[in-house]
Amino acid sequence: MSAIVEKAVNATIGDAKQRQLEPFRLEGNDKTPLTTYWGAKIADTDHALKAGPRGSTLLEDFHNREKISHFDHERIPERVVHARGAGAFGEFKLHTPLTGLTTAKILTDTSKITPAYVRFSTVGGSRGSADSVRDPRGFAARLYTDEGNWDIVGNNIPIFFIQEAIKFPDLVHAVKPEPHNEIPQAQTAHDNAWDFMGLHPQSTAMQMWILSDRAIPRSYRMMQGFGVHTFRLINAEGKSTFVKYHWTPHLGTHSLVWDEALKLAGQDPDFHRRDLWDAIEAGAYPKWELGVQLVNEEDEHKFDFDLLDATKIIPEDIVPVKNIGTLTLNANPVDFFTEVEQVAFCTQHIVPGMDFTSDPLLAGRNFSYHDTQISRLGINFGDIPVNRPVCPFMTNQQDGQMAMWGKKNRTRYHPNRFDAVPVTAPEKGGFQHFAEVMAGVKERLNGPKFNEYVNQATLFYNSMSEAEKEHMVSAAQFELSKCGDSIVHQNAIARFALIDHDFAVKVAQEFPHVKLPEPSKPNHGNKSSFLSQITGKTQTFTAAGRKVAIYLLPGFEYSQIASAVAAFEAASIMVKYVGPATGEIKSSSGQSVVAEFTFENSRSTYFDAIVFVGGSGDDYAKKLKVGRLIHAVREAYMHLKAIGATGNAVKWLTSVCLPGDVEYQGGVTLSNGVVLAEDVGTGAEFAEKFIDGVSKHRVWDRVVSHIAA
Ligand code: HDE
Repeated sequence: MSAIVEKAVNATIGDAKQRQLEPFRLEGNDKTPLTTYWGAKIADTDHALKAGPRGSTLLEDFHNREKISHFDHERIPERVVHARGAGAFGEFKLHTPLTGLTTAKILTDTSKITPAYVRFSTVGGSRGSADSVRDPRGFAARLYTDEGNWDIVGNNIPIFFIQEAIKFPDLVHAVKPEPHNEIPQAQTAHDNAWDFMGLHPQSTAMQMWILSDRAIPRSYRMMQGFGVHTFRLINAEGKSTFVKYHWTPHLGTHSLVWDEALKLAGQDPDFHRRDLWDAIEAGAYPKWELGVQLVNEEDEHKFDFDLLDATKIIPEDIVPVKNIGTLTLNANPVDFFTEVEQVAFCTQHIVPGMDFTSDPLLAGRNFSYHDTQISRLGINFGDIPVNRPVCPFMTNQQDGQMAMWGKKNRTRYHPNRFDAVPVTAPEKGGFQHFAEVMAGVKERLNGPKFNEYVNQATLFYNSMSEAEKEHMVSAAQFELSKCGDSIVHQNAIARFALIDHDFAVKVAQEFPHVKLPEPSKPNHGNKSSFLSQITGKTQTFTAAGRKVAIYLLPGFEYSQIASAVAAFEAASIMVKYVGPATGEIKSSSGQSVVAEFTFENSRSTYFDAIVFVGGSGDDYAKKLKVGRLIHAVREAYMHLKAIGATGNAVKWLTSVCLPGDVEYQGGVTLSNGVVLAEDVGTGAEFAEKFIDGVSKHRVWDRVVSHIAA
């Protein structure tokens, strides 16, 4: 049981000592003898009870029946969306209080360390689907505050496809595998998805975000998170301030390249789950800053978009993000099912000092999450340890399936003659909704600014670097190329033409049958300086937390890597050795290194950068013609990764793997982002150049010839 779950169990009913069931909750562990669910020790779990060795199986064998029956009921419904995910525990520490803006202690008390939990996910795929697909990622954070659980159920993209919750079933039915053949799994690259998006103006801006690199993150550790909606903070006087929440990763926001993402879906479908798990196990705890964008109540209408419209950002150029606290994930779950599959986030889990706005998408979510938990986990889903608050709690709710909480209150109603389970006045911390003035005609409409869909799609596109724009063109071509219906191509490209005509023209090159509409309105030319992952103002570039593979080529010399490895580790790089076999591998001078991967069982896609360590000897380049290794070099080169080579691996790399692309000019040479040193010497210059390459994430200006491709 993780520490947080344990704390939650102990906090139940406020006074753990009162719990009647305490003596019965002895924990088993893997040294406890096998028993039935009811505690009787089992002598044989491999053979069913039979009438003689070849006789029929007997019904009285309760262990056999219990074992099989429990197995039959192991599955619960997966989440309708966000079924595939991974979670971790951690803590949140506020460093900059929002004094005067809210009464919530989590946002005002800097002395407190608050337990936290995050579940990351993809949206469209089933529970067993691949991690690296093109999709928004869920970023659902729970802070177990002293005043109740606060869930920020967000995504890694700051806007959404739709403005109205009532459209969510349409969106999800369009994006999910097509109903007649259940194809394709976990992708938007199909007719129904682009049919819906092409015909649905609300999704215009989100289309650009999902075509961008944001939809193929390098790691959960390298993703931003966004609350998406505008929420409210409420102070002691009942005054409200609008707020948008941002999580900014200390490791920067970085992505895979598409070819890598496609390959990883097969080579390591657990790529993101494994990355998070490994980093936490290695003590490389991922961290995020919680940031807020604050807007005064009086300024609600000063923007050219509506704050209640979840398809719009508040550009940071207009309202800066103020970082107020740090989230650290530092513990993996102990049991995936009870702590990740059964974690039940709800957007309506907020604490006093906060409130919702009338965002119609949020209103629907505030209904949907509780509703969906009932069907997945049952009405008492709050009794599951990972879902319990860590503060004292008591309700008058009772009974229902799987009630696990022995409540002591004899009156489950209010008021009662004992004044038991009293309510708390707002001045003393009882939740109070913001006294928002509301009046209106009952109608199915949104505010007028909701009807403008294109400006921010264009703003996003304009804000990208050239490389990112090219990725978006290729992504659109790929997605639409998987659609068979020409009307789908036509409508989608017509929508792109509204965003940026030139973008549409480029995408349409692969769809000559599409009739491009005449440019209706020129691109407004506005940019935000915060949206690009390459040139964005608040972007972080660091080698910390990156996985670097060191390939130990036959006859490698230890002296050619020892100092570089020390420098890599000092830069918090995770070093992984790849050899001809796993286990201990001896260098030509006798020192041994332990290889975790083999040339054959690993791919360059597993790593952020790769180094080839050679030895001495002239005929080496001719001899080392291992296809898997040559491919690793060319693939990493094509994926714009930092590459290094030492000793005679330099000659091999320049003459066999990348002739014409990379040239060695003596000493420590940097050629097209490849660091080469026949003799690394002290290793300092080699390591410095290589680490610099790793920290830049990709060599964006690399020339990639036909050899590499
Ligand atoms: Fe969700 N969403 N959603 N969603 N969502 C669910 O709740 C829903 C939306 C998000 O790791 C479901 O527990 C509606 C926006 C995340 O457990 C369900 C609407 C954003 C997760 C549901 C939205 C999200 C979910 C499925 C339109 C980003 C995973 C299982 C109004 C801000 C949480 C579940 C986890 C999960 C409904 C739109 C994020 C069905 C009706 C916008 C991260 O209740």
